[in-house]
Formats: sequence, C-alpha cells, structure tokens
Amino acid sequence: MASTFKVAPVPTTPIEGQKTGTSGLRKKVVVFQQPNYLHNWVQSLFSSLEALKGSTIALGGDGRYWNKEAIRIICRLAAGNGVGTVKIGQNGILCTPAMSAVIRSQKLYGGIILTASHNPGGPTNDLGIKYNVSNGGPAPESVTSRIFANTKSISEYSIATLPDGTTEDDPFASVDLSVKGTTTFTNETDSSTFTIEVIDSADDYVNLLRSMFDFEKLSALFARPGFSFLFDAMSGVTGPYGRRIFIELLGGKSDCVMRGETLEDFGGGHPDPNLTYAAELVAKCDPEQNPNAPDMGAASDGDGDRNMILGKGFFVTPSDSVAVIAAKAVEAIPYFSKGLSGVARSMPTAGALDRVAKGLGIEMHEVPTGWKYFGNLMDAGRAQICGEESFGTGSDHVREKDGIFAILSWLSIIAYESEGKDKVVSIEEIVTEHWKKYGRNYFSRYDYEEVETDAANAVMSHLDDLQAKMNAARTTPDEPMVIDPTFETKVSVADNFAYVDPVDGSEAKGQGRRFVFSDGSRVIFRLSGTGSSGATIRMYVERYEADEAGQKEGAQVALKPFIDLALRVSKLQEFTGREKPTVIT
Ligand code: VG1
Ligand code: CO
Repeated sequence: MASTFKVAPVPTTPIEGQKTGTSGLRKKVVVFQQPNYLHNWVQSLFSSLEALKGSTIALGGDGRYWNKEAIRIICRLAAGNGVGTVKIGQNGILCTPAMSAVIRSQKLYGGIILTASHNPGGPTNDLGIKYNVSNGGPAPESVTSRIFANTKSISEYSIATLPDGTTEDDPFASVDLSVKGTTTFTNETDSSTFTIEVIDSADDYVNLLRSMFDFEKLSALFARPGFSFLFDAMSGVTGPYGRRIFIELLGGKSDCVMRGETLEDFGGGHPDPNLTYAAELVAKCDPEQNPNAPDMGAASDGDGDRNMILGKGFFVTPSDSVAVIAAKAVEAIPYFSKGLSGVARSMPTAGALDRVAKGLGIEMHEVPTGWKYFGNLMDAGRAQICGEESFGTGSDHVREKDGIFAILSWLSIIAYESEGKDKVVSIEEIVTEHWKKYGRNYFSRYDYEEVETDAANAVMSHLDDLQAKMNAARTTPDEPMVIDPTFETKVSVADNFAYVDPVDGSEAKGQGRRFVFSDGSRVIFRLSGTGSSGATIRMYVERYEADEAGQKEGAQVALKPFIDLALRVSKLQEFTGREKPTVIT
C-alpha cells in the first residue's frame, strides 16, 4: 500500500455559473462531471480559507449519485491544499444536521456537504456542494462571495498525485470508505502528513439528540397502546438514522420506518417532505384511506434537514410547527428547560411564531430565506428555536435545520400533553388548542418550477414597477396603499425585503417582494436560489384569523381572495404561461 503522495499544480480556466445559491452550489450531476468543474469550485473554496493548513475538516453527503466519486476528488484537493485531516462519514454518509454536530462536537475547522437536499438525484438529476464553517453552519455570504470571486479568476488547482507524479490516479484509493478507521499518508514534497479518518455517520449526532430529549419518556410514549408512529425517510439519508432512533432507541415497531434504505436516486422521487411529494405517507396517515392510520406521521428530505409533521388526517404547516414547538419547549423538552431568550423565522414564514414570542416576552427575529441567516443569532444567544415555512425547523444544538430534531420535539410535546391522561392527545388537538390561544395564521405557498428565466424575471420586474407606483401614490409615508382598485384591503408595506444582521451588521438586500396588508395578511414573491435549471417562482400567502369560529377552513379556501389577487396583480400566469403551480403547500 502506497503511503506517500506528491502534490502537483494542474492548470485550469474559470467556469461560469459557480455562484453559491440559497444553500450551496447545486447543478445537474452531468455539470459536476465536466472536466475540472468540481476541482475549480473546491480549489476556489480552499483558496478562500485562511488557516486551512494542517486543519481538520469533515466530509460527507446524503448518499446521492456521484457522492463517492466527488469525495475522492475532494480528498485529493484537500491533501493538495495542505489540509491535515479529513473526517469522512462511513460510506460517505453524513446527513446535514449530523455534519453540523460533528463539526461542533469535534471542534473542526469546517466541513463539506455533498447534497442537493430535496432535489431529485441520479445520473440525470442534481448534485450539490456546500461549505460549513467552524460553528457548524453554512458559510455566510462573506465567505461564499470570496469563493465565487475565486471561481472567476482561477488558473490552477493543487491536487495530490501518486509518488511518480501521475495526476490521473488517486493516491488514497486504498482507503475503504465503508470501514471505520484512520489512514495517514506522507507528502513526499514537504514531509507533512495527510490523514483520512472514516467515522461513524451517526454517533455524535445521536448522542447530542439523546442529551436534549428525555428518551425514556419518549420510549414510554411509543409503548402506549394508543399511540402509533410512522416515519418516511423518502429513500434519503435519514433511513439509517431513523431506524437507530425510532426503532432501536425508542422501541418503535420494525415497520415504523418506510422507504428507509438510502438510494442513490431516492427511488426516482423528489425527496421533499411536503403534501405533493410525500403523498404516500399522507395517504397512509389519512383514516379515510387507511383504517390503521398512525397517530403521528413524519418525513424528512434527502439530506435530513427538512421535516413534515402529520397527525391522523391532519397536516401541520411548518409555520405552525415551529410556533407550537416554541410555545411548549420549556415544559416539554429538557434541552430548553432553562428558558428561551429568542426565536426567529425566515421572512416568508407565517407569523405564528411572532405571537408566541410576544406571549413569552422574548426576542423575535425575521431573517431572509436560508438557514445561514440564523447562525449569528444563535451564536450570540439571541435565538434558540428557528423555522422556515419550507419545512425547516431547528434549534441552536446545531447550526442547520434538523428534521429529526423537529420530530423528537413533536413526540416530546405529545408525551408531555398526554402525561397522566388515559388517552394520548392528538396532534390535531394540540394545534387547534394553539390556534385558540394565539389565533391561526393561514398559509400557503405556490411553487412554479422550471419556469423560463426571462419570464420569471419579467414577473419580478413587473412587481417592482407595481410597488414603485403604489409607493409613489402616497401623499404621506404612512398612507395606506391601493394594490388593486377592486380589492378593499389596503397595503401598508410594499417593498423588497432587506435585512441587517443585528449581530455583525452585514446586509442582505432584495430578499423578496412583499405586500403587507393593513390586517397583517401578506403576499410575497421571490425567486428560488436552490434550483439547478430555469427559474422557480415562489408565491407565499398568509392571513391571520383570531376568531375561533373562523379557524376551521381549509387554507386554500381561507386564502382564496388573497391568492386570486396575487395571481392577478403579478400577471404571473400571463408572463409564464403557467395555469397552475407545480406544487402547492
Ligand atoms: C429553499 C427554501 C429555503 C431553504 C432552502 C434550503 O430555498 O425556500 O427556505 O432554506 O431551500 O433548504 P429557495 O431559495 O429555493 O427558496 V434545503 O433542505 O435545500 O438545504
Ligand atoms: Co435539505
């Protein structure tokens, strides 16, 4: 076994379009497979990091197609750039929250995650790469913009080669990624060492979760005859984690994890836990279609950071989910027993959390879309629980959203609410009680996927014009604005959301056109930053209902006047030619 290597510079030229989106660089696998594509981005990343020499980084992904090949290339570039140790999840697997946990618990310099999250996988689908910094969270824009600048000027990359200088061959090919263990190689050029350590994909993460939740109480809930649970891993990375937690540790039945094998193409599906793409789970949880419907259903996405929570025939919107978790956290979840100082949500997320924050008398923050914006607030101790409407929920135990955390939180709430009662309290009861106390925020999101880029841009500039006109018609700064002559409710804010981070003062502009109505309802439009081709328009609609009698509608009915208005004034259908959205949540 060769235990030495050399480092060689390889000339390259910039490749266009390597800008990090909402959460990493996401492209079709065939794009990543182009000569030098991955090499250029990774070299640009390494070149942008100070103190990389001799550092330890983690590496892993969601098990999708081409993960392993990418891992081999990244190892060679890491060695070529003087990284000391790369810790790789066994078989190249690390779900996104586990990556965050590994970086934090082992105090690593950073980590590279290979995932395109909820985007489909396989040879003709997507791959993604994302860098996380030492707090365990996605790199902030200051880092990603440096990486992007480097991709535009790169002229060579440094890669580890065989001792004879052959650049095609992998000097670390002898390392078996399926076997835990440590292998050290020596750089013949300067006698430094490079170590590859294959680590357990779950240990740090599962230990962290065990320290946060009362697993005994949760096991007792699983053992109650009146409670059943079903978890859908959507053939993504969470299958093995789910089996370990829900079956081995909590005593769930052997069939309480569905689609639990991690498949390179996620079985051909969209590993996105929502009502459209997790339709099989939704049907299983519907007592009208399944007499043995479980009391709680849950799903997570390809890389394990998203979640969907279902009761028996009942869907919990992510905006409600984070609000309920925040409202019950201190009593129901040991990790939060010392209290909360603040919570945060992304701008398009419905305002249910705001009402809880107000009730608890704690700080409330509204950040742009993307988990990276929560990092500073968490580091500064100003937010412990955060959420996004896009099925993202998490807390400051890591710096990524965490699907299994959300599920364990809900199990804890059910266990807490059912303590001493002869019947297990249902998820529907918990949520409707919450609405009674705080009011209900009806919410829906319409996604128009793979729209022509020009058409999507035309919608956005049309909205800019509309907002400019509305603002210009004001005679005083607070005068209510008219969005449409036939629509009675007036608008109090029409802008493109801008955010100033209260911790480091960094600014993020142009984060979504929003129309805030005088009754608190909101309509928001933004372009997705996670797609790999064309453009995706997201339209978000929210309305608040304080009155219990008005809280029993379906969201589409309750929001209809605002949805119709939004489609009309945006001319979305006209510009894109799309009669219907691809996905409604
Ligand atoms: C989407 C969601 C956003 C989420 C991001 C990454 O971004 O809207 O809330 O943080 O995906 O989630 P966009 O730009 O497409 O709207 V994941 O599970 O891909 O890491
Ligand atoms: Co994800």
